[in-house]
Amino acid sequence: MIKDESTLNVMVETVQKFVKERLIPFEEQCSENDEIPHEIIDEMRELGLFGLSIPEEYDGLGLTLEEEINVVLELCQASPIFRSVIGTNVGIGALGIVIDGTEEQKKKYLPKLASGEIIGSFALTEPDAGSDAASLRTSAVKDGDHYVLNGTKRFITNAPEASVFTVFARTNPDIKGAGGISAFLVDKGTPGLSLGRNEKKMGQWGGHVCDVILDNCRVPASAIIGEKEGVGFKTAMKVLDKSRTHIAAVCVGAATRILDEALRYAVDRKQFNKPIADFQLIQAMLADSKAEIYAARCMVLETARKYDLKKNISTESSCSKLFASEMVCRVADRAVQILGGSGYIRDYAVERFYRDVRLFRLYEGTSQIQQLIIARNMIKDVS
Ligand code: COS
Repeated sequence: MIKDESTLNVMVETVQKFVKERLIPFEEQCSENDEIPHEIIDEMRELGLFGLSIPEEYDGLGLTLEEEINVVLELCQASPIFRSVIGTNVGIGALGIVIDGTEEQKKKYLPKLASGEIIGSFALTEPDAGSDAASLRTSAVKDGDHYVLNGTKRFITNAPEASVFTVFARTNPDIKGAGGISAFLVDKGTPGLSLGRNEKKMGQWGGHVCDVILDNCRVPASAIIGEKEGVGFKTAMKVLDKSRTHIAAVCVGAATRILDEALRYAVDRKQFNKPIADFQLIQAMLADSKAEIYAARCMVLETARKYDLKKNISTESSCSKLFASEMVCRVADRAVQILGGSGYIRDYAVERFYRDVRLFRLYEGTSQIQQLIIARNMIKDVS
């Protein structure tokens, strides 16, 4: 749903310009230094990018999901690490509060998340609980009007920068699955909360991931999202339904850029006395990529419209994330093929994107988990 077309058009044009003039020229440097300069992050704050999905009453832009997707499709034509900086505030690091938080929790955190003054992070995964998130072991034991948290969270995006962590922990050890889990808001600096080392990743250098360790970390009972015990897993699933659609849009944006790089190269590069773009085998790769990007774009926008109508998008968001994340990896692979030896060389953005996009088939649920969700929903519908 597009609430305000003219404001959205201005936002989209501003982001297009920002991507072209500020982000793309810096992306190689950010990747090599594994860091995004503060001035770029400040500019992202000024543009309101941290608050795209946060309601206006809490100082965000309050975009509908369709509007957010339109912005993301442009932003992600620069390296995915720039989206990663705002990604947890727009998505998993803030949505738990937006969807299920109490008024007090919303007032405390959302304005600061919207402005980018603080970074939010989503701590669900554990060393022994990845795809099977409901088997998580981090414990939260009640002690008076507090809970004591113990456990380790793994591969937590933006944890090194985060000021507030949505930590999923088991409040009822007698319920082994989803029902025993609660979601806590844990502030950086809480005694007992510490971080592991920055992981060395295959790609997306400039975006940071580490363990979050909870060692007798005491938090007040009022830190439970919505102040309701035992519904944390459902909060996580609701967050992921929305954020997987956002990730699918990230994939479409990245694929658009990668194809643009491949097309320009194919038009410039001459072999056998003509541009390689004139060869039908190259044209097939360009055309397949174009068609697949178009398909994914339609899926993401359609899913967003359904979400904005307050319909259940569990199946559609998984379909979009599955298709778009697999698609962007195929597009990146073809781009490397079109560039030939140059596609394997660091001087070309395609080499970096090829590594960067591999993550999308893994996080926020692997492709296999998306398949599982889609099929389960299909079976449920006929049972
Ligand atoms: N919205 C609301 N509630 C949901 C839901 C959704 N989309 N999906 C599931 N639930 C509810 C179910 O209705 C069920 O509630 P009841 O017990 O009251 O019926 C509860 O949550 C448990 O659901 P389910 O039985 O389907 O849970 P499973 O343990 O079988 O796990 C999957 C489901 C595999 C889908 C889940 O663990 C998952 O998404 N795994 C991947 C995790 C992930 O994405 N990790 C990445 C970390 S973030 S970077």
